[in-house]
Amino acid sequence: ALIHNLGFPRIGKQRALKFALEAYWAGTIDQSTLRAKGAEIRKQNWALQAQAGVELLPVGDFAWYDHVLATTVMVGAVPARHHSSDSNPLDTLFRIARGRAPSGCVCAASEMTKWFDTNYHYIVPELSAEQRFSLTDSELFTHVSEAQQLGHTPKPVLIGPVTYLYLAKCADEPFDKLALLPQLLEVYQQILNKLAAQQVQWVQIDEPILALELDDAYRQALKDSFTSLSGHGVKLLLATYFDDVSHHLDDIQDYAIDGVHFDWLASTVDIQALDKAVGNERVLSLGVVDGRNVWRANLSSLHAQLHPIAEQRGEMLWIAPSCSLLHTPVDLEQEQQLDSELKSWLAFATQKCQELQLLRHALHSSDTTAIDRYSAAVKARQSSTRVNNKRVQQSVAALSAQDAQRQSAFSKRAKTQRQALQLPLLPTTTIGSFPQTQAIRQARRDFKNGTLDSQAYHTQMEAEIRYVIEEQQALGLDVLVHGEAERNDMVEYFGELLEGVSFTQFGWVQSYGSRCVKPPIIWGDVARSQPMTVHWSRYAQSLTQKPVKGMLTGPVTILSWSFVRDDLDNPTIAKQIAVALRDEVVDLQNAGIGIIQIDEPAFRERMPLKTSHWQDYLDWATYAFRVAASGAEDKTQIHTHMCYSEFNDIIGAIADMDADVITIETSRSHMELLNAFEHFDYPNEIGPGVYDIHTPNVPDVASIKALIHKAAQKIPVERLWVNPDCGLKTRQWQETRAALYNMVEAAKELRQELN
Ligand code: THG
Ligand code: ZN
Repeated sequence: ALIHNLGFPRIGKQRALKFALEAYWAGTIDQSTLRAKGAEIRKQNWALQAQAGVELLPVGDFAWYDHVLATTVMVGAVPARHHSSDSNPLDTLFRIARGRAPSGCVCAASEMTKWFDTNYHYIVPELSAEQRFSLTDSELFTHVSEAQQLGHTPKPVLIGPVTYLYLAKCADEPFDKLALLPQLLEVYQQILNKLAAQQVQWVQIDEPILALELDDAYRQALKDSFTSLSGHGVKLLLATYFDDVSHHLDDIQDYAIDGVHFDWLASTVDIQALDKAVGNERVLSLGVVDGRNVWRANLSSLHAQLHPIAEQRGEMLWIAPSCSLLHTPVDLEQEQQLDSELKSWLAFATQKCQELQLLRHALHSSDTTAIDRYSAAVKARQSSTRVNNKRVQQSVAALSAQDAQRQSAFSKRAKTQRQALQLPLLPTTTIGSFPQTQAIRQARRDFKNGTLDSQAYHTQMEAEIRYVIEEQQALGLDVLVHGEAERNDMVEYFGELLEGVSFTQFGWVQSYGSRCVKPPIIWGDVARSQPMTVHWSRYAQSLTQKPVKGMLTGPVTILSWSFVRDDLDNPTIAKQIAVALRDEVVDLQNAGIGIIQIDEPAFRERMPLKTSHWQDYLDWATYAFRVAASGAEDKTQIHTHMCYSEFNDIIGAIADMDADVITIETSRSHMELLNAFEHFDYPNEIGPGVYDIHTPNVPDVASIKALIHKAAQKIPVERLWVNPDCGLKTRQWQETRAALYNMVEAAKELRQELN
């Protein structure tokens, strides 16, 4: 068997790329310094992989911002507004991603959205019916020579042309994107020709859309695409990942390709079926270690499964991680604070490459001593009592339909809440976070590394809360928040407090561009051993007569944005988190908090890739949310919040969540999102975001009023709330104050007009 890799994390150890990018954007380093930094990271990544025994090294997995965006620039699909006379390809790329660059115009950035069902965002290509493509960037070829000069055997990685078109949006009018395929294929042919001239043997073509249930047009497009890409002097490896593709196995069998990579962990068919579909003439690549989770692989068990096929196929069997390692942290060895038992259960990107080497050695030598020793920790984890918490297991087992039920139906609750809360028509509120100033970040950092003691930290956080409450009162907001100064990240914060969950020191994973997250690791039954948010919310409420909204992250989002144990099903883990959150809801309520928000920004993106799996997911996801909310008495108002969600397909499930109020992002789409509500009578209250918090621009009163008017055409005004479209933590105070002032003013004027 031969070892290859589909992609390696591009942020570098210690997030070197993040810091280089941000320095370049801030103007403190020049472009050649940035480029040198990138080259250093690539060199390091290849060295790490080569040392770990990877024979075919991915090239083209490195991207300055995002690999979809890199493809856009390579094929010359730069939106017209991002062109600039005085700029170079790299600044053009940054302008598309950020709406600005060190040189050139200020113009709206392209949208970003989630890469399949991961927590990684890509920049959405914008294509028009008249789109022309041309090979305009040579970065990939440079990287290939770099790798060759370092003595490696590169295997360039390209996003497949059909997946690329699938992910693109129509810039103006809707049109058939597949009509652009023939022209796009010409550019891909040129790329392959050039790579062949560079003596490249293998090129990996990623078509992850094969994990979806595709219509006939896309199926045909895939087939045509491989026909057109074959015969250009390189061998083609089709890479599929993120889910089972056996529903397309007959199609794949007919593609003009030289090998196929399957996500073996997701496959629902056995090796023989894959072997047969691929045939003896082509390479069968199996993704045998999990490319998007952090668990140490059971190499002994893999060896037993793979041994026969390895013997039979020899070098026509390749082994690899299931998908690009982009979604895992770089190196477990950096972690100094994980206890040794937990650490022995884990493998990050570097370790995953080493796992493949161990496995191959065993396959070749039939000596399993090393892999048996390595896998002992996996077996120890399977029988560890540490992952079990009887109390949690019992409360989850005891959950019934009743536990997913509020005391009364919405119509009755709404009356009780109206009595209790005494809010005006069109109540104003915010999503929860306020600007995270340098001082706040510094205080959290100092507290974490011990230079600020607990009491001083508390005093400072309370001062921040007092400031935020006073600001909101001065602005005249109706429902206040405490501002979340104490939270680094809405998931990491809870990960640090819940039992059965651990967090890393350096386990960064790219979220978008230079931004990273540190996903918690859920390794055992999840339990709440202490109140997590009550202290801060109670303090905030003590400062004001207005209601203060408590802030929790919902079960589906905590699950989706964490590395999740693979020895228990997701619905059960979601229920465990839900029970912990329900207890928190009860404690908040007992502390006098009358409104509690349970955020679910990940609810939509976590939808399974296959439409036929949606209902099952929506059932357990909705159930978990309802369990969390069920701690609330009628008088307690439950809010939820979702970011950049498309609701059309799931509006029924959203209604089933039965939150008293949902706040959603709508402003960027000018309330178009509310079209979903045209054919569906959403029963509860809604706060469609009335301004975009992703830019520092301050919306004026008239534009906010216009948006509320537009919303009022779809939703009765008695059920409308007025709020920004997301949290304010990435904004500055100055623009936040000005924007909220106008928002409150707009609500006041409308109330007058309506009375
Ligand atoms: N938390 C987690 N995942 C997320 C979000 C989140 N995924 C979707 C969306 N929100 C992504 N948005 C962001 C926004 C900002 C940052 C990361 C993801 C960010 N990160 C800091 C950085 O890279 O500098 C991390 C350091 C810090 O915590 O201060 O700014 O909210 N889990
Ligand atoms: Zn949001």
